[in-house]
Amino acid sequence: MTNDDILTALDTQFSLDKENSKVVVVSLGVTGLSVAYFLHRLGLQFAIVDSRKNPPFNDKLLAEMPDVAIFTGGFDQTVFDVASHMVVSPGVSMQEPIIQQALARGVRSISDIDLFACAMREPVVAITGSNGKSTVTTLLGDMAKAAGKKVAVGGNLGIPALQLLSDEAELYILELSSFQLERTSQLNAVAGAVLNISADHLDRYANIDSYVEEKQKVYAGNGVMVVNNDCRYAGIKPQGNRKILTFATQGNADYTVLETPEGRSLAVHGRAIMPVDDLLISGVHNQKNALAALALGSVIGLPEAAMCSALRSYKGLKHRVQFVAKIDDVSWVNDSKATNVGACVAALQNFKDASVVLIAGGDAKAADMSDLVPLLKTKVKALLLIGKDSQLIKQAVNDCIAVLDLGTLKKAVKEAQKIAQTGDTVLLSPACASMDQFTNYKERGNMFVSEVKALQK
Ligand code: UMA
Ligand code: ADP
Repeated sequence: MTNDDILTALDTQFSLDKENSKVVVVSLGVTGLSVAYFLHRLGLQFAIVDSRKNPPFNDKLLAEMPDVAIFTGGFDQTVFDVASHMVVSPGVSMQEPIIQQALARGVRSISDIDLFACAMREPVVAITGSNGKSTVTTLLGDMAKAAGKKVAVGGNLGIPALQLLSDEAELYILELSSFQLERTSQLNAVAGAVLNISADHLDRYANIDSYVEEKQKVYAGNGVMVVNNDCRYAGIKPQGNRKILTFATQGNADYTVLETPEGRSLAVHGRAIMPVDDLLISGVHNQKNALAALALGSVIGLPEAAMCSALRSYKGLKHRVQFVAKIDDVSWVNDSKATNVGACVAALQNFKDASVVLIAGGDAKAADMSDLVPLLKTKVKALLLIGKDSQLIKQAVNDCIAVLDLGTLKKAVKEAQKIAQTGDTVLLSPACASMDQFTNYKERGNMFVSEVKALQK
């Protein structure tokens, strides 16, 4: 689309124009930076605020756009006072008082995903859920590439949607978080999926129902709804006359796992298409992810052969149930991306009974950790806790197994080595966010890997 086309769309949808509008961009992280480039290219007036003293892209932006006003070290009231619109990055809660006051005064909120939606005509596939988003997004990206499509893949995965925009892209695949969806009104994906729902981000939502409500916005518009039949969370209901494709590993669905004389197979409408054993990614949760990707891929017309070829070569992402090493017949597995209870439960299901030494803990984000109890009782021989919410987790699991509070990951790895015996697995699957002790889950996972490698020396 030309700049003029985009400006017309923004004016129509949001009454946003060059002459009368002033935008406040909240946050100078990757999203804020992508929004700044976008608004600057269109010649729209904007200023940036960030509560941090030195936000990540301050110097970069100053060097590249010296004329842009940047206010750091707090949310400057004077900027909000003159704003007609605001683009709030997903890391900042819409409940911030200054944002609520601005909304009450009539300042219009637009998300970076809204801006993206106003700036492209190509099909978008949108993927959300509590877990499996990055896996399904990258898998579907591989499927599209295998089918010869020029595809751009990003969103919550890492590259902000606006940065993906290009004249070459024929298709966009976006991973979207609840934070991105909650502030988006213009999304109309050709196919959308809520992969699953389990408790997460309850520090930002009043309860799980409001979290589900935000997730459902992935189905906005009139595209095909891809729905998990194993997890028909009460809040997810078919909307209007929309086409629905279902997937499930347990019950009936369009995309399922079928028992055949040759073994279990991924199946479409009861027709086996590929043995489950051909998948390089393990666990029932990854079979669900494969089925969801197949369903989404079918909507955008990807040939089955190309999708299966991508499924056969997809090795999975780092920090997701990633095998690290076998030392003295003990396996060490890094699942640092398990930042909520659902992901930890999915990981534990892969292992033999009473064979796991589990390292967990961190920032529990107000989740109920007692959901871990059934799997702790069956799969885990010892729970080694790290991070800030260890007392809360200890209380929630109520001594159902041996629990040791070790504080740091380094100490937990050392202790795990003492406890694990032949045939066991030491699993880092924290069920918590990492930010109390690490920059992010990658740093946590990388530290685990390097501590494990050090044991080999
Ligand atoms: N922050 C402040 N003050 C500010 C602005 C931000 O303290 O004024 C803090 C936020 O609280 C947050 C951090 O800075 O901890 C980053 O916030 P941001 O909104 O600037 O985030 P971005 O760097 O733009 O990254 C965001 C997503 N981050 C979040 O939603 C927290 C990234 O997802 C995403 O990859 C990126 O946009 C591109 O779309 C990360 C994430 O953790 C991976 N997502 C959560 C998750 O997956 O569970 C939702
Ligand atoms: P997300 O982007 O939603 O965080 P990822 O694909 O990065 O999802 O995986 C995050 C965590 O969730 C990892 O621990 C992974 O093993 C687990 N996981 C992946 N897919 C599923 C699923 N379908 N159900 C439950 N857990 C899953």
